[in-house]
Amino acid sequence: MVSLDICLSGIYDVNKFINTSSVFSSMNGVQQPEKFPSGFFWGTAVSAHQVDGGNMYNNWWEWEQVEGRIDQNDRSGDACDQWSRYEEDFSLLSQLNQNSYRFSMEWSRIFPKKGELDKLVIEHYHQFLDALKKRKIEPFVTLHHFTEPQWLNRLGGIERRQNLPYFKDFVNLVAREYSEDIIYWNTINEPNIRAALGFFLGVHPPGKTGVYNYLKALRNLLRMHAEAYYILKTENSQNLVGVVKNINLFEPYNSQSRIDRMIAWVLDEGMNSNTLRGIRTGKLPLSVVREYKNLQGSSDFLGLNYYNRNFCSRKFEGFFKNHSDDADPTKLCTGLNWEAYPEGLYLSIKRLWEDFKLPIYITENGIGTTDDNWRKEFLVNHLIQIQKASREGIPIKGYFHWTLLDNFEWAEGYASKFGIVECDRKTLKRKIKESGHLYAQIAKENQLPMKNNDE
Ligand code: GCO
Repeated sequence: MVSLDICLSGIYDVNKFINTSSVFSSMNGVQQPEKFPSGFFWGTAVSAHQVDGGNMYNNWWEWEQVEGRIDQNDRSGDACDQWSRYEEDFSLLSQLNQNSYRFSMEWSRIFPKKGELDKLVIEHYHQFLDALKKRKIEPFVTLHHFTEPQWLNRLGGIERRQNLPYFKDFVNLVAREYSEDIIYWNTINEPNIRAALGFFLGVHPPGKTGVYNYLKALRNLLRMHAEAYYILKTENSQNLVGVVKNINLFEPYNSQSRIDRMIAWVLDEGMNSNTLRGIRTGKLPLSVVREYKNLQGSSDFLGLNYYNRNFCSRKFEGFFKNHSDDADPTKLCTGLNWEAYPEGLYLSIKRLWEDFKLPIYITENGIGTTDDNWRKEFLVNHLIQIQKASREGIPIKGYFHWTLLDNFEWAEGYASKFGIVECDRKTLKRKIKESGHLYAQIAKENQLPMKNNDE
């Protein structure tokens, strides 16, 4: 007999996170968990620099070599060596019942020097895509995930508009080479976060600061997105292309305070609204000039990365903090201190849907933790929010958990463990965690699991 408890080795208190009547539907009088939409993409997401290893031609590699920039002075180094172990990793994906995989193609690997492409790398990606195809795993490819070639930086980097043609060269090449094997393209991963960390706060390369630099970088990232969209659609109109936007929820710390509300509005405007509006209307953030060509409507779908919310007040350094006063410190995301707030996923989906009326893919969502039971709970709690939004008719087409393997978490180094698969730092041996097994079951059944009392 099957009980109504959601499975998870019995560790979950169903009432804690679930309104049973909405998640279960009655079939022939027997309560069943609700199915996710048919054809739903179940995947994990990674990025090249975080898992491939040996990415020595990009700006991050250079950045990491300087002591004090990365927690514990970690360096990406071999990362998870997915570059040479992809067959093994894709077999893991099959074992995990995944039908999709989100990864990024590394610009600096394809063009290690200005104007010079590496044919072996081009071939490598062909083999990589074949290995996915062989296993019937749909590739979701990101063209820019936080890194740029070192040579580009010496020419002034992405903050220099004159460098845009170099990105177009890269996209043209990739579009020509791989359009037969790829349908789903993510142009730029989190333009605001790339711009904020690298050009406003200066904690990612190139370490610049200030609003002016932030805006310059952000505008160029949006131009890059628009150009990539145009190139990919021209190459093949069947290509489905979208930007990946993370939604950081900004809430007033004290909702009665006008100042707190204003700070929340300003931060939301700077980190969310300006970019979404840009893509909808073609207007670049804080730009008085006319629209940027090809930007308006440049997304067939939206990729949503969702992790957390922020509480805004002038009394916090930087005007916000990312967890509530009574947050349980053992449940915060390692290194980043994000507090889980699953309802925020629902709110973010709603927001994108109301703004765009386009299909949505959850392109990232996960938690850095060594407590894998907590990761399981986190996973289910967020999936419940997706079901809630789907039930309202919002077309959510896939979920990519961040991430497959414990990997290089940028400035937080290797300490923050986001993987559903462990990757031993010394041996690089992979081992599926309990959360991975749970995720595999969900993906296989296309529904949240139930606890089987007969077991
Ligand atoms: C991001 C990046 C990822 C991070 C993840 C966890 O979207 O911020 O895409 O590279 O590793 O978000 O912080």
